[in-house]
Amino acid sequence: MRISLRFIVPLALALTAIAYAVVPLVDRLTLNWFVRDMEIRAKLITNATQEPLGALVREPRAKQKVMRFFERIIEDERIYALGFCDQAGKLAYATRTFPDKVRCPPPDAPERTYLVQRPEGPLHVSAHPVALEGETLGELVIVHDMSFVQRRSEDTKKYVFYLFTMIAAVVALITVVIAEISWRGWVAGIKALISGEGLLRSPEQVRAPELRPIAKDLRALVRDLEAERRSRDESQIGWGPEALRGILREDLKGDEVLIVSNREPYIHVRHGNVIEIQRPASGLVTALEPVMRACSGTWIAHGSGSADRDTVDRNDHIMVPPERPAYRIRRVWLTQEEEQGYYYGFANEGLWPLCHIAHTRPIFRIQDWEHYRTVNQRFSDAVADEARTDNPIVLVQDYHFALLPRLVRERLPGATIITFWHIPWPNPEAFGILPWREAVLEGLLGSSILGFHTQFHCHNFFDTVDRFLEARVDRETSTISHGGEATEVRRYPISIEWPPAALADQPPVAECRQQVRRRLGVSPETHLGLGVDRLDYTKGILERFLAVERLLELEPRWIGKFSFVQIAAPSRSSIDEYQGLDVKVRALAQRINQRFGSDSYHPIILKIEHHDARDVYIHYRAADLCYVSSLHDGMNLVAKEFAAARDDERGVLLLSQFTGASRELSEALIVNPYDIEQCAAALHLALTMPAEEQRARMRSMRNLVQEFNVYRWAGRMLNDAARMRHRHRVLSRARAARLEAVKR
Ligand code: GDG
Repeated sequence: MRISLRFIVPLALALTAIAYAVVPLVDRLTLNWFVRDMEIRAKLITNATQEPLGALVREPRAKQKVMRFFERIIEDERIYALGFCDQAGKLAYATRTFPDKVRCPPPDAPERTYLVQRPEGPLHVSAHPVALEGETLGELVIVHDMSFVQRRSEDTKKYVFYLFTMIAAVVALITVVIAEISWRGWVAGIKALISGEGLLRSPEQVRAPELRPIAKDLRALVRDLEAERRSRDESQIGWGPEALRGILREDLKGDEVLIVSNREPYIHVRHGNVIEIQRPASGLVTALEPVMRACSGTWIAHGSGSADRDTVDRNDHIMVPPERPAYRIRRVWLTQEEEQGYYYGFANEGLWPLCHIAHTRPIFRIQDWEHYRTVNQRFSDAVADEARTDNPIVLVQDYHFALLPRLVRERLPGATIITFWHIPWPNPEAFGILPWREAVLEGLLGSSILGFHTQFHCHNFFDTVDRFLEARVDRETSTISHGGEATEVRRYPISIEWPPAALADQPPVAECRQQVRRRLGVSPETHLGLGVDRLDYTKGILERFLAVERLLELEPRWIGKFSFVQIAAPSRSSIDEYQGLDVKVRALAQRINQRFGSDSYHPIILKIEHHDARDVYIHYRAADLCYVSSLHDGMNLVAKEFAAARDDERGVLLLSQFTGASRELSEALIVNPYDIEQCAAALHLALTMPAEEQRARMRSMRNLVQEFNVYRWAGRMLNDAARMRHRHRVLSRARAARLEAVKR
């Protein structure tokens, strides 16, 4: 409609102009041109006939001869008639065709040339003096027939009309095309700017050059506003389950949330006829459980418990937590070989040591890799099964699922996939030894957002992608573009819930101290140090014990007065390296105990067994110091839990500089766990630290953990997902509008 109007209007204007201006102008011009032509002809005829005619008219009884002379001349088809006017102004001779209307012009008439109009066409009349030997004899009147001018003028008008109509049509068409192109460009540009789409692009990508400066300014403005809003919102929100529910309700409008992790948050284990429910000792579960309670979504995980199959419904679902069901688990079943290859093999003997710089060599087996791929595929099927919408938010957890983001992206292109990598990301040299490094990177880049604990790990990831993939790494916007898709790589330091559920109804600190010392069989005055870990070589448990030994060497006054309790939850015990660690840890504890201990005194109290979370917290409250000596750790939640547990604002945290947590908890005594001397000195410092200093440090750490709790961690990711989804919605609306406009 718009296009046809744009064509017809300029065409109609052009035709009107042709009819009222061009055609009359052409008419006038051709007439003038022919009149001038006639005058020249007439002069030529006069000159040519001057002498013979002069001689003839001088002769007496010349009429016959003059008439014959005239008849011969008017054989020329253009000369209509001839006449000769004598000196008295009387028509002496005239051809038969000489029109009555034409008279001899009076001698004083200024115009010797004029037109006589007739219905058949105009006649051109001109009078020219005839002289012989200096004597003027009269005037020759030449009448030219100009009806041919009218015919030619008609023809010319016709051709001119056609020609100009054609030109007008072509010009109108070109105008339409150009107008349409630039109009679309403008409209699209304006629309994009208004809708915010243009802001996603760099100014160079905005099609209309004149809109680029506006786009640039708007981009900057929106970025500032977003950043300001984020920081303002973030710091103003009281981060808790309600805030998360608020984001899900308002910003995500109740969108579907799915979590995928290897470990399930509740495991059903059979002991004879009794089924026991276990909560795994994992930082990941500790962090995500409260999020899931707030979201009421679906958690997809490997069903690893011996009674897991007996407790699910026919869709492999079970509602949890058992005491107050709030969300459901979808269990995925794996064969023993699959679990062996995917979990123990590729994930834990390959990727885990690859990503942690703890000097344990990664092992890569092709069979493990094949299982890893199969299992990732299986989980992506489960995600597609569970998704009730085509654009759910999928939270993919950890290094067990490096390939999953891309697989889910293929099944659910509209999904917002947030992958969180809970362990460190190494530098490109370290990562480069992985035989399937490109596949792992490409798998991860299926994510919409990829999160790490620290900026350092984000940088390592950028460097790795830069080194091994054909991708555009934009560090300013923290975005990697690969295969036409963009992944935002961001830092989301994980934390714990505040207040921790395990802290609820805990006895006062004094009572915890007594209780734990009683259970351990040590005197109430004994100073207690505490370590809480999965039994893992990255946690630096051996180095920790060596530091305790060095302390007792350097400061013998602590012998008999200080014991170090190590809670170590057995982990990945089927892997050789872990079995070896178990043996080494037990042996070292035994050696130190033999060296400095007695029947009643054990410098190292080793508890390699799973503890109830509440029990772990009782230990935190009972300890004088907590020692986190990881050789490399993504974050380390134990450090944060210890601070959270100490509502008495006492206790000292020793924290490895190689944990993500050390970037946040700077009031801890930050140590290099490899430096045994330094760590022994730090233990001594902790044991002798004045109460006031303990309080100041602990208060500051508690404030930080309270403010930057796990709800904020999840909330920031969900907020970023909401922002991204909003942008995509705006984009697709703008795209749909453009398509619609093109159709029209
Ligand atoms: C990975 C990353 C990152 C320990 N023993 C028992 C027990 N625990 C609980 C602790 C704590 C959790 O396990 C351990 O968390 P960490 O953060 O220290 O370490 P990873 O398991 O290696 O976790 C790590 C984390 O993911 C989160 O992203 O911080 O860097 O390696 O909550 O209390 N819990 C119970 N019994 C035990 O015996 N119930």
